[in-house]
Amino acid sequence: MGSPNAEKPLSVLEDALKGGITCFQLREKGKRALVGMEKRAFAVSCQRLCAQYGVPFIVNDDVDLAVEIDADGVHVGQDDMEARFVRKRIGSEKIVGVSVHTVDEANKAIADGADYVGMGPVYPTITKADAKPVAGTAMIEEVAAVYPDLPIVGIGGITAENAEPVFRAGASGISVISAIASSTDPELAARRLAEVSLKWSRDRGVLR
Ligand code: TZP
Ligand code: MG
Repeated sequence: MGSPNAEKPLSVLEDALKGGITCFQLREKGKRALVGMEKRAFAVSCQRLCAQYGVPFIVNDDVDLAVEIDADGVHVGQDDMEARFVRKRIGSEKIVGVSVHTVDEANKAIADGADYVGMGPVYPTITKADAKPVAGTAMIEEVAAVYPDLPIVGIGGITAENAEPVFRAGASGISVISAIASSTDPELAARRLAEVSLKWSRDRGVLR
């Protein structure tokens, strides 16, 4: 990807943790993605780092891996295992996240036992090859209006500078890849994002 950090993902993760990220999702995808035992070993390394910082470690798509290594949760999209089966598989104590793009998909995610939904891409992104069309914040607003207590996490092209509309629309969190992973200073990038998130959590009365 031409990122200055492409060859050192664990050190980027550690920097992000130091900077104050509050959740980590392992997305091992793409042409050079690790598989099998290598993927498992990398996942466990990420999991251990997250544990040192008390940050939940969530696995994208790979329910078997999540169960095998006792991850904190699983995130699935609309083309992956249905969330109700994920919930059955990983149990009631774990975190289930689902990517949704409409109120209908949010209805199903909630009925299936999702703890949070991811919504996007809010802004243009080149990180996800098969991303849906840019959605802006309108659908976040719609879903938040129907489900004011549902944790909605915005995704796609989000930075500390453009995050505000995402929170204004009703998201309670933001998730990023390039804003941290492609930064020349991932810790600082994470710190800035965490500060924006904290500000909005305080404004909402979620935190004091
Ligand atoms: N889902 C929708 S956009 C996206 C995913 C996983 C990629 C987000 O990456 P970035 O680099 O923060 O735009
Ligand atoms: Mg997926």
